[in-house]
Amino acid sequence: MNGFQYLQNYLDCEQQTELVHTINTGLKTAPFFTPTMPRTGKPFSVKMSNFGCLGWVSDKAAGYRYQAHHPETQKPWPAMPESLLNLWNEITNYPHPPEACLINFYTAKAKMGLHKDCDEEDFKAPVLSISLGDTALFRLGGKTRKDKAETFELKSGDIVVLGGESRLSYHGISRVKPDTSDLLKTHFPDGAGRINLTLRRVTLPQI
Ligand code: MD3
Ligand code: FE
Repeated sequence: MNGFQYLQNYLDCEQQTELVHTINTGLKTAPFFTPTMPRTGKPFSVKMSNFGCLGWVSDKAAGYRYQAHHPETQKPWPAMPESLLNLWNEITNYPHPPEACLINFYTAKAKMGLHKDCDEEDFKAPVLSISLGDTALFRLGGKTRKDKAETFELKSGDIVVLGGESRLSYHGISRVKPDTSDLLKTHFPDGAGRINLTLRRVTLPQI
Protein backbone atom coordinates (compact mmCIF):
# COMPACT_ATOMS: atom_id res chain seq x y z
CA MET A 1 0.00 0.00 0.00
CA ASN A 2 1.17 3.49 -0.97
CA GLY A 3 2.79 5.45 1.88
CA PHE A 4 2.82 2.50 4.27
CA GLN A 5 6.11 1.75 6.02
CA TYR A 6 6.56 -1.30 8.22
CA LEU A 7 9.79 -0.91 10.20
CA GLN A 8 10.32 -4.17 12.05
CA ASN A 9 12.48 -4.15 15.17
CA TYR A 10 13.21 -0.41 14.76
CA LEU A 11 13.70 0.15 18.51
CA ASP A 12 16.27 -1.88 20.45
CA CYS A 13 15.56 -3.24 23.97
CA GLU A 14 17.14 -0.24 25.66
CA GLN A 15 15.04 2.25 23.67
CA GLN A 16 11.90 0.22 24.41
CA THR A 17 12.63 0.17 28.16
CA GLU A 18 13.35 3.90 28.08
CA LEU A 19 9.98 4.51 26.41
CA VAL A 20 8.15 2.42 29.03
CA HIS A 21 9.72 4.62 31.74
CA THR A 22 8.67 7.75 29.86
CA ILE A 23 5.11 6.40 29.60
CA ASN A 24 5.02 5.54 33.33
CA THR A 25 6.07 9.08 34.18
CA GLY A 26 3.32 10.54 31.97
CA LEU A 27 0.69 8.24 33.48
CA LYS A 28 1.34 9.75 36.94
CA THR A 29 -0.22 13.04 35.77
CA ALA A 30 -2.50 11.56 33.11
CA PRO A 31 -3.76 8.14 34.29
CA PHE A 32 -5.50 5.77 31.86
CA PHE A 33 -9.18 6.48 31.23
CA THR A 34 -11.72 4.22 29.51
CA PRO A 35 -13.20 5.91 26.46
CA THR A 36 -16.85 5.21 25.58
CA MET A 37 -18.62 5.08 22.22
CA PRO A 38 -20.55 8.09 20.94
CA ARG A 39 -24.35 7.71 21.44
CA THR A 40 -24.30 4.16 22.94
CA GLY A 41 -21.79 4.81 25.74
CA LYS A 42 -20.33 1.29 25.27
CA PRO A 43 -16.84 1.21 26.81
CA PHE A 44 -13.77 0.50 24.68
CA SER A 45 -11.75 -2.57 25.70
CA VAL A 46 -8.60 -0.46 25.24
CA LYS A 47 -7.60 2.04 27.95
CA MET A 48 -6.06 5.33 26.85
CA SER A 49 -4.04 8.37 27.79
CA ASN A 50 -2.15 11.01 25.80
CA PHE A 51 0.97 13.16 25.56
CA GLY A 52 1.12 16.48 23.72
CA CYS A 53 -0.89 19.69 23.40
CA LEU A 54 -3.93 17.73 22.15
CA GLY A 55 -5.23 14.33 23.20
CA TRP A 56 -7.80 12.01 21.63
CA VAL A 57 -10.82 11.24 23.83
CA SER A 58 -14.32 9.83 23.33
CA ASP A 59 -17.49 9.66 25.40
CA LYS A 60 -21.22 9.12 24.98
CA ALA A 61 -22.14 12.80 25.23
CA ALA A 62 -19.60 14.43 22.90
CA GLY A 63 -18.11 11.58 20.82
CA TYR A 64 -14.66 11.37 19.26
CA ARG A 65 -12.54 14.51 19.53
CA TYR A 66 -9.21 16.06 20.44
CA GLN A 67 -8.95 18.23 23.53
CA ALA A 68 -6.18 19.84 25.56
CA HIS A 69 -7.26 18.31 28.89
CA HIS A 70 -7.59 14.90 30.51
CA PRO A 71 -11.32 13.99 30.63
CA GLU A 72 -11.25 13.07 34.35
CA THR A 73 -8.57 15.20 36.01
CA GLN A 74 -9.10 18.15 33.60
CA LYS A 75 -5.33 18.72 33.71
CA PRO A 76 -3.39 19.45 30.52
CA TRP A 77 -1.76 16.36 28.98
CA PRO A 78 1.95 15.85 29.76
CA ALA A 79 4.21 17.46 27.14
CA MET A 80 5.26 15.44 24.10
CA PRO A 81 8.45 13.61 25.16
CA GLU A 82 11.59 14.68 23.31
CA SER A 83 12.40 11.07 22.37
CA LEU A 84 9.10 10.86 20.46
CA LEU A 85 9.71 14.18 18.68
CA ASN A 86 13.13 12.84 17.68
CA LEU A 87 11.64 9.62 16.28
CA TRP A 88 9.06 11.63 14.30
CA ASN A 89 11.82 13.77 12.76
CA GLU A 90 14.06 10.80 12.07
CA ILE A 91 11.37 8.67 10.38
CA THR A 92 8.86 11.02 8.71
CA ASN A 93 9.76 13.83 6.34
CA TYR A 94 6.89 15.89 7.68
CA PRO A 95 8.05 19.45 8.46
CA HIS A 96 5.68 20.11 11.40
CA PRO A 97 5.74 18.45 14.81
CA PRO A 98 3.11 15.98 16.02
CA GLU A 99 0.55 17.49 18.42
CA ALA A 100 -0.89 14.29 19.88
CA CYS A 101 0.51 11.00 21.09
CA LEU A 102 -2.31 8.60 21.95
CA ILE A 103 -1.31 5.85 24.38
CA ASN A 104 -3.41 2.69 23.88
CA PHE A 105 -3.19 -0.05 26.52
CA TYR A 106 -4.34 -3.55 25.56
CA THR A 107 -4.80 -6.44 27.97
CA ALA A 108 -5.03 -9.96 26.48
CA LYS A 109 -8.74 -9.56 25.71
CA ALA A 110 -8.65 -6.07 24.24
CA LYS A 111 -9.04 -5.32 20.54
CA MET A 112 -9.82 -2.41 18.26
CA GLY A 113 -12.40 -2.81 15.51
CA LEU A 114 -11.81 -1.79 11.91
CA HIS A 115 -11.95 2.00 11.58
CA LYS A 116 -10.45 5.03 9.83
CA ASP A 117 -8.60 7.79 11.66
CA CYS A 118 -10.48 10.87 10.54
CA ASP A 119 -10.80 13.13 13.59
CA GLU A 120 -7.80 15.18 12.45
CA GLU A 121 -7.77 18.21 10.12
CA ASP A 122 -4.40 17.49 8.55
CA PHE A 123 -4.52 14.31 6.46
CA LYS A 124 -1.30 15.24 4.66
CA ALA A 125 0.63 14.43 7.81
CA PRO A 126 1.49 10.78 8.37
CA VAL A 127 0.57 8.81 11.50
CA LEU A 128 3.48 7.08 13.26
CA SER A 129 2.74 4.06 15.47
CA ILE A 130 5.06 2.37 17.98
CA SER A 131 4.31 -1.07 19.42
CA LEU A 132 5.54 -2.16 22.87
CA GLY A 133 4.95 -5.41 24.75
CA ASP A 134 2.87 -8.34 23.51
CA THR A 135 2.54 -9.02 19.78
CA ALA A 136 -0.64 -7.79 18.06
CA LEU A 137 -2.34 -8.90 14.88
CA PHE A 138 -2.84 -5.71 12.87
CA ARG A 139 -5.33 -5.57 9.98
CA LEU A 140 -4.76 -3.06 7.20
CA GLY A 141 -7.44 -2.66 4.52
CA GLY A 142 -8.19 -0.03 1.90
CA LYS A 143 -10.32 3.09 1.41
CA THR A 144 -13.60 1.25 1.93
CA ARG A 145 -14.66 -1.32 4.51
CA LYS A 146 -15.07 -3.89 1.72
CA ASP A 147 -11.48 -3.65 0.45
CA LYS A 148 -9.32 -6.67 1.16
CA ALA A 149 -7.35 -6.42 4.38
CA GLU A 150 -3.89 -7.83 5.07
CA THR A 151 -2.69 -9.01 8.48
CA PHE A 152 0.66 -8.00 9.96
CA GLU A 153 2.18 -8.93 13.30
CA LEU A 154 3.16 -5.86 15.31
CA LYS A 155 5.89 -6.85 17.75
CA SER A 156 7.56 -4.90 20.52
CA GLY A 157 9.88 -2.34 18.91
CA ASP A 158 8.10 -2.30 15.54
CA ILE A 159 7.15 1.05 14.03
CA VAL A 160 4.50 1.59 11.37
CA VAL A 161 4.09 4.80 9.35
CA LEU A 162 0.84 5.53 7.54
CA GLY A 163 1.29 8.30 5.02
CA GLY A 164 0.01 9.13 1.57
CA GLU A 165 -2.86 6.90 0.43
CA SER A 166 -2.58 4.60 3.44
CA ARG A 167 -3.36 7.48 5.83
CA LEU A 168 -7.10 7.09 5.27
CA SER A 169 -7.27 3.32 5.07
CA TYR A 170 -9.30 1.05 7.33
CA HIS A 171 -7.30 -0.69 10.05
CA GLY A 172 -7.69 -2.38 13.43
CA ILE A 173 -6.21 -4.75 15.98
CA SER A 174 -7.92 -8.15 15.79
CA ARG A 175 -6.11 -9.62 18.76
CA VAL A 176 -3.13 -9.49 21.09
CA LYS A 177 -1.11 -12.67 21.68
CA PRO A 178 -0.68 -13.10 25.44
CA ASP A 179 2.77 -13.74 26.94
CA THR A 180 4.72 -12.92 23.80
CA SER A 181 6.91 -10.23 25.47
CA ASP A 182 8.35 -9.56 28.92
CA LEU A 183 8.85 -5.82 28.40
CA LEU A 184 5.73 -4.61 30.22
CA LYS A 185 5.81 -7.40 32.81
CA THR A 186 9.04 -6.08 34.24
CA HIS A 187 8.55 -2.33 33.86
CA PHE A 188 4.86 -1.66 33.87
CA PRO A 189 2.65 -1.51 36.99
CA ASP A 190 -0.41 -3.09 35.35
CA GLY A 191 1.68 -6.01 34.13
CA ALA A 192 1.33 -7.82 30.85
CA GLY A 193 -0.29 -6.62 27.68
CA ARG A 194 0.50 -4.24 24.86
CA ILE A 195 1.01 -0.52 24.50
CA ASN A 196 0.69 1.32 21.23
CA LEU A 197 1.75 4.93 20.82
CA THR A 198 0.35 6.86 17.84
CA LEU A 199 1.86 10.21 16.97
CA ARG A 200 -0.37 12.54 14.99
CA ARG A 201 -0.56 16.03 13.60
CA VAL A 202 -4.10 17.22 14.38
CA THR A 203 -4.46 20.83 13.19
CA LEU A 204 -3.51 22.30 9.82
CA PRO A 205 -0.13 23.99 10.10
CA GLN A 206 -0.34 27.80 9.66
CA ILE A 207 1.84 27.78 6.47
C1 MD3 B 1 -3.57 2.91 9.54
N1 MD3 B 1 -4.35 2.06 16.92
O1 MD3 B 1 -5.26 4.44 17.82
S1 MD3 B 1 -1.68 1.43 15.30
C2 MD3 B 1 -5.65 4.07 16.69
O2 MD3 B 1 -2.32 -0.65 17.60
C3 MD3 B 1 -5.21 2.75 16.19
O3 MD3 B 1 -3.43 0.65 18.89
C4 MD3 B 1 -3.95 0.72 16.62
O4 MD3 B 1 -5.64 2.36 15.15
C5 MD3 B 1 -3.16 0.20 17.78
O5 MD3 B 1 -6.36 4.76 15.95
C6 MD3 B 1 -3.22 0.61 15.32
C7 MD3 B 1 -1.34 1.46 13.60
C8 MD3 B 1 -2.10 2.51 12.87
C9 MD3 B 1 -2.30 3.75 13.38
C10 MD3 B 1 -2.91 4.74 12.62
C11 MD3 B 1 -3.34 4.47 11.35
C12 MD3 B 1 -2.55 2.23 11.61
C13 MD3 B 1 -3.16 3.19 10.84
C14 MD3 B 1 -3.92 5.46 10.53
C15 MD3 B 1 -4.29 5.16 9.25
C16 MD3 B 1 -4.14 3.89 8.76
FE1 FE C 1 -6.61 4.01 14.11
